[in-house]
Amino acid sequence: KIIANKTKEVETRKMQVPISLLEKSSFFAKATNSLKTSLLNPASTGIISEFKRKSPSKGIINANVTVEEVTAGYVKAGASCLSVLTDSDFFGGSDEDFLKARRTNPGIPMLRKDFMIDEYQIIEAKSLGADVILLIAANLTPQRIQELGRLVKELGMETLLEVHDEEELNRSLCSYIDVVGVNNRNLKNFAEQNVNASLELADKIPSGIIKISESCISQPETIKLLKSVGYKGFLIGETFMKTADPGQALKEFIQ
Ligand code: IGP
Repeated sequence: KIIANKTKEVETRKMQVPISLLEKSSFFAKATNSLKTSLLNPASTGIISEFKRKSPSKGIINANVTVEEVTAGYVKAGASCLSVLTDSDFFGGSDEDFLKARRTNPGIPMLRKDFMIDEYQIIEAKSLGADVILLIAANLTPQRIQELGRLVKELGMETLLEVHDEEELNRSLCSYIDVVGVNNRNLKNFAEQNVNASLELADKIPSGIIKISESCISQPETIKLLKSVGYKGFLIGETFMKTADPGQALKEFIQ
């Protein structure tokens, strides 16, 4: 359903804004803020904090905050990277949100969070000032992951490969993957889960690859546990977004 929707959306966008126009964006001349470098810094909190207004599983999470105040708050509190949803149908995000966050926070790595299926979206992400692209193994064949990953690299950005289990990991890993993210929430049913998926996959991910744990993290103790099995990054949305002041919530979370 999500992918069928996205395919239509991308076809419409391609007709509205040609690639030649996207390529005029000044962000094509700007250097990437590396997520890898950020996560490997020993002083890094490893927190990748997400701006997420709503989700299919939770409905509206927060309708009273602006993307500028939230992302600036995240950066001030010590986020290592920002994730901004641009999917509107399921997550209420937009390219405008991403651009506002980018302009407010020029110096931090930013992940464009969307369902990427087409080269066009990767060029579009670059035109919005993205540093990191999400490729979801569950939605893409190994060949598509290679093709899209190659383009990400050509454009100077980094690829985060999202997996749910060992089978997805083994079939999808390739030389274009910079970081592997284990999603603790299964997109097939949007069910609430714990971080068991990350714990189970920890030693299945090749040791040279930086790993992050995604979703369903609500306790600082969970970060300690995940760090102890080698995770360097922690993608957190809802825990912060459901509060009145997400930046403050991150600050308290890491204190
Ligand atoms: C954040 P949470 O449970 O902290 O809000 O999760 C992030 O991991 C989640 O939004 C996410 C996501 C995705 C959203 C992970 N992978 C793919 C959309 C598409």
